[in-house]
Amino acid sequence: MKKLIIPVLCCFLYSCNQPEPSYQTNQNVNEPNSRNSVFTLSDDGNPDDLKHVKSELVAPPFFPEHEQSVSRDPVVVDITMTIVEKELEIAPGVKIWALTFDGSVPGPMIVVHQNDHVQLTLINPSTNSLAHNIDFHAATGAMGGGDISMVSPGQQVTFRFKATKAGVFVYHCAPGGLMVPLHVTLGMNGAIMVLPRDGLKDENGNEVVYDKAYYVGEQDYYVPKDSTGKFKTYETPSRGFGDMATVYKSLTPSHIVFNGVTGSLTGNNALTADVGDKVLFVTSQANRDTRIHLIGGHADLVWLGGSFNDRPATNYETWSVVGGSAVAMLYQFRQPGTYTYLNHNLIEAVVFGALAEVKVEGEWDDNLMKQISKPEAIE
Ligand SMILES: [Cu+2]
Repeated sequence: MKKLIIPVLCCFLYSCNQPEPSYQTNQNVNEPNSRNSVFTLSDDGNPDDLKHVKSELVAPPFFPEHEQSVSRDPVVVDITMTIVEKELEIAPGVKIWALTFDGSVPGPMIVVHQNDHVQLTLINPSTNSLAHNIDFHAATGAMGGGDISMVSPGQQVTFRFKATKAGVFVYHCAPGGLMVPLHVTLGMNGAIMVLPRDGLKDENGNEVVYDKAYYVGEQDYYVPKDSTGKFKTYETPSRGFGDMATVYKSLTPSHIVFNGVTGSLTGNNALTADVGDKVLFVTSQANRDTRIHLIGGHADLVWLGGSFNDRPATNYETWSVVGGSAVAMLYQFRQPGTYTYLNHNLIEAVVFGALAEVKVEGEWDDNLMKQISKPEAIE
């Protein structure tokens, strides 16, 4: 009996351990023939000697101009962000003091390639009232750069980090203690995309190129109410902090929106695409878990956890964006029409406003969907 069990067990274990023919899970799909460990750091020389390239940032949902793959050696990508404290009407009649990178909620998308260096000049104009900094989840080093980037009003700072990990990552202000959630939930967060040097890969390890890219950041706000139930406004950003800290205890946002303001990506502000376009959607949530769905479509490819060096999952209906992360999803539109891209807690989408629209133009494909008979009286 023992003799029989051992060969069968060995055979079973052996067959379970066989790698798939294309590539194994956990293999670095961007270098299919390599066995580079995540613990291996590439040596690209002294960053002080590398060439500098400037990147002009733009407000979401758009991406800065970028190449999807590069054959050049790593460079230092120079960017500048100005911190803007400003009044923002996040819903009709509801005004907050937004704390922003470059004036938008979320802050601008940054794009570099793996092993490039990001050199950021962070400006805190003297017209601001608070100290700010930036913690990059893409960076390696204490506080993600937060300690060496703290600037008071009237100061600017420049620092550099190497983007060693490919993927999409959140960045946010983190001035310490309760100031961290206060700044983050007043809008001070954004995302960076670190592309593999040879571009994105599909589920089989083949290059995949996107026609368009959109950045959709979900933002939860905690606006205090007065005794009559009306949302309060304050003369300065910090005046509302005590009240907001009380609202925090409920863990219940007053507002959940995409790109800072209710309706910022619907109607005339909807995203656009054509049938056949492969569209890359990056969604970040710096504070709270969310779950994203595209009504009428799917995640053809989704890089869960935002990691581009892992094989993307395919055909997901809804995908998780864990609080404090960004996730990239690629979908090829096959049908025209208005799609809704939303947080599929439908209360948060419909009642709070965590949704966007994508207007897609092109030819309808009856093969994929067809109304066989119009609504009529039941026979
Ligand atoms: Cu801040």
